[in-house]
Amino acid sequence: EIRSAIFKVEGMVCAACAGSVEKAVKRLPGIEDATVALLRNKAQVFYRPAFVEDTTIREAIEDAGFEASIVT
Ligand code: 9UX
Repeated sequence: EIRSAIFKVEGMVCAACAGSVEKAVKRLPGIEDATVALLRNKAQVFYRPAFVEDTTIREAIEDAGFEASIVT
């Protein structure tokens, strides 16, 4: 099973910020894909819930230095 989650990400200023969010998420196990929309302050992540939880993804974004909350 693959699920999609959308996160609101606050604090991204430049393209490199978006890149580090994407990289931090993709480092986790169970991530199929992650795309960050810098101008929309959003990240969409496709993940396998058997391997990773949405709260873990949120925490990884936070650990990268940004405020993150789960939208859907
Ligand atoms: Mo986005 Mo930065 O710049 O040090 S990566 S603001």
